[in-house]
Amino acid sequence: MVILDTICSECTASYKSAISVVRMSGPQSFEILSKMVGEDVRSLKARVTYFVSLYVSEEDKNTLIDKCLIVIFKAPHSFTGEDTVEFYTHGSRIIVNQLLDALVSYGARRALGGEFSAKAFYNGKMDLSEAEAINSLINARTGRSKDYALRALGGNNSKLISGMKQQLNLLSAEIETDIDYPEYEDDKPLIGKAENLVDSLLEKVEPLIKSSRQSKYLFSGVKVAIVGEPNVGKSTLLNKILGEDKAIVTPIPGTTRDVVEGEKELDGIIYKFFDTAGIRDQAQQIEKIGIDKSYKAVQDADIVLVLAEKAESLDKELENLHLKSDKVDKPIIYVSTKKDLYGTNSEAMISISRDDASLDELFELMESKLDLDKKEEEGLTSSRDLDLLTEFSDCLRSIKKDIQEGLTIDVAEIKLIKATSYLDSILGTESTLEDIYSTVFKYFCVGK
Ligand SMILES: Nc1nc2c(ncn2[C@@H]2O[C@H](COP(=O)(O)OP(=O)(O)O)[C@@H](O)[C@H]2O)c(=O)[nH]1
Ligand SMILES: [Mg+2]
Repeated sequence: MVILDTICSECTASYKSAISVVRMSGPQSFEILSKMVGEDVRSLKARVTYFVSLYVSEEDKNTLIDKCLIVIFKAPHSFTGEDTVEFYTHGSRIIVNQLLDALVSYGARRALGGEFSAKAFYNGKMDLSEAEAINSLINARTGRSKDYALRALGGNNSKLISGMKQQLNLLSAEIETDIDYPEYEDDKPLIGKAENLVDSLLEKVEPLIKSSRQSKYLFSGVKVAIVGEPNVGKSTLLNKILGEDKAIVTPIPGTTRDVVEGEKELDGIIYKFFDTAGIRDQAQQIEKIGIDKSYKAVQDADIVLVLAEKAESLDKELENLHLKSDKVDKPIIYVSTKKDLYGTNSEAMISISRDDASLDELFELMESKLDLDKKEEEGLTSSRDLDLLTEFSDCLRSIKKDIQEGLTIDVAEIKLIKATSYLDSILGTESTLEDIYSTVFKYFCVGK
């Protein structure tokens, strides 16, 4: 990727439609457009639509690509910060392909996924967390996730993070100056300052982490594994949740062998349910493969519904699924089934039956276990940012510990610089564009 190249791409989805939008950005944009329309476009006004005829080549003014609208944006007043042209053509595939071919023959290059956003980032039009919010916005599948991404795009997170970074930089500068003075001996006042700052930063970052963790569910959905012994009613529950007969239900144990999946949107979040083969010892070969898949579904799940007819079986089931260890950090809900036969079970968190009028109680329990009922709706949108924020907060905690253990300020300073580097990575300051491109922008769609 060469950031100074002039790039082009279709921005709208690539199928037949009334109108398609093609975008070109880079220093040669106006020169290329001038050749295509046969006049110098530099004299045109920015952000005003013009109706033009586009030709396949400079020499051939008989072969039209299309008559269409264009808008030019002059650097730095464009999405990318560069000279940009947008074409609003008729939405035929032939026109769009001819136009892109012509732009390439005039000297532009086809854009890679996310390259327009990468240019915008490079030219200081937005920071990385805002770029990621744009990507999340485009990929949002529910109203709630769209609203969340729009708020993240509002720049409040960036302000908060750059504010924290500034405070850390100020303190590091102060420590540096003090260390340089030979009369510096007493580091208590600085240690005190560092401790106060760490406390106040932790107070700011914790809610942001919590909310960003929720955003993972908003954008990637929640994976729910439905597990339990054969015949407890797993497939019945899946079908009831989905409102259709997706999984086969029979009284014969071992009916479900493959994992059966289904999606349901609840309160603006997409839940992906995985109905699994019940775990039992006397399974034959096919069922055994199904059982292996059950273990994997539990491993991959964000939350596990463990179903049992009677409370006594719950414990065995948890053991079977290796869910008894302290290391399991995902929420688990114990569901007792067939309430009509066995009654309400006090040891389970919830008792259900296939004849229940609704499953709202179970859904509410899932939301509260996942902390999704609180609707804290301001945070970062990517898991990369969440990881960095978590590392940032771990680093602050370790500084706090060092201070409590009486370490000197020069040791704390090294970690303060490390903490700042996590914030830099979130904002995309001080990383090379190639690094960032390979971790962030390559997942964007082409044309963005
Ligand atoms: N009485 C009663 N039977 C149920 C209930 N839920 C499921 N069953 C029956 O239990 C049997 C096994 O159900 P299924 O959903 O296939 O269990 P799975 O093996 O865990 O997927 C079927 O005959 C179901 O009709 C319930 O709430 N009450
Ligand atoms: Mg089943």
